[in-house]
Amino acid sequence: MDFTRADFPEGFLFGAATSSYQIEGHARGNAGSTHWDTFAATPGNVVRAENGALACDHYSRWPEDLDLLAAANLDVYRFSTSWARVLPEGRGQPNAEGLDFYERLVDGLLERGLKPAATLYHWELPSPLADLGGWRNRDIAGWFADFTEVIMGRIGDRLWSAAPINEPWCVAWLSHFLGQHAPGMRDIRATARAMHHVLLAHGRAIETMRGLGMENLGAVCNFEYAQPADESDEARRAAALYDAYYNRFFLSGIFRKSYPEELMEGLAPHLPEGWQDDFDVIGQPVDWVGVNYYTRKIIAPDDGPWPSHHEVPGPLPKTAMDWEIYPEGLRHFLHHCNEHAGGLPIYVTENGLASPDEVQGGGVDDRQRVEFLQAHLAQVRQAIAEGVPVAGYFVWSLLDNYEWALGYEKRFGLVHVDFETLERTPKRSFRELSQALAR
Ligand code: IFM
Repeated sequence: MDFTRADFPEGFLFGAATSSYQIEGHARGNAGSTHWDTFAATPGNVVRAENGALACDHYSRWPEDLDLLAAANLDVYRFSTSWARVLPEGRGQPNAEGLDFYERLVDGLLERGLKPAATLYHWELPSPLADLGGWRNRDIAGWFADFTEVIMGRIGDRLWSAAPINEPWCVAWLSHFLGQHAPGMRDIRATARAMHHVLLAHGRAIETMRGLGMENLGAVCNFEYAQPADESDEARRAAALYDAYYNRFFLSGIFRKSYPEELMEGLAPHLPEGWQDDFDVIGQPVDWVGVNYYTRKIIAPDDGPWPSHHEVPGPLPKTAMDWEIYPEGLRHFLHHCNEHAGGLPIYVTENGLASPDEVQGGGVDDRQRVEFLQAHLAQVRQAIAEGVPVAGYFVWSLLDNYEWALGYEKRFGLVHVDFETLERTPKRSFRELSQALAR
């Protein structure tokens, strides 16, 4: 890597991120069924109909995985807690094995000198709640607050930080409008409701955690740079609309207690009654903002129904996800978050790439990942020099894992996982990062 800790401000934190369903092995430890299990079991939704039943078997192998984090000289581990592992029915009786698992994990991190950063929800909605309408049902905010109370009542006193919901855009838009993630809906009314309820649930979880005396609570959103397909006014307007529902809706709800005006034409008719009265809950003060950033999208206008645009392929080099590599976008969004959050610390809570990594001669030469991380960290350094209070950076991901609808073939890890034997092999990027971060 072309940097060391000395290139970042004193106290800048480096970490790696994962999520429960993507690594744990959800069939282990009496976890309940989730909407990802049934989505994956439905033909055509997921490559080879793969699911998270075994994944990386982190549920059994967590000590080895935490040793890897320590060997990489990282400071923080960002993980998530599965709602269905803690409450198999989504509500009611907790699963003792699930609570014990997260307690072992947090204590294991602390024993290794690593800071635990928890995300409450990274997409595995318990099936019984999906049956009740999931994110379309306003009651989900209360169910989520109850889940928060149960899990944080157990581990909240030992966490370094916590955030309620990973990537609200994916929970709402990708899953209810584009239909690419569970529950696979394509419906504007469902989308508008999910967008609002996900923020309401965020606010209720923040209130609950404050009530438990927890500190260092944040909001984690994902962002994609919206580039107009050409110089026409139509293309500019199309990209601005994409930017509004992707990059501004959630931050605006939390920090400005309002939604972007240009979205109201398409969304207002479908938002739940009384949505304007929920902003005091949604806008609960947070202590930091998390930026998940991977790529940009080229947006072209069309004659379809609102939002009347579509993505077109771009010219830049691409990752194995077919995502353009555009590091400048990260600096753009660090400034964008700073404008909303007015001086709060900002963390890059996810950044990384998928590459077609193979073990050869006992190692994995993932040079492309090394270059990707260097280029994005250079943008972070520049943003800091321009006055943005960026306080940390997390690589997505520690391990190759279940990449949702794309199954196991997109490898994002610093560590290669053989999904037959579950053997872990640190890649070149892991070794270079660990050298760069050595104290
Ligand atoms: O794997 C996902 C993760 O679950 C959320 N952020 C983006 C990653 C890569 O697609």
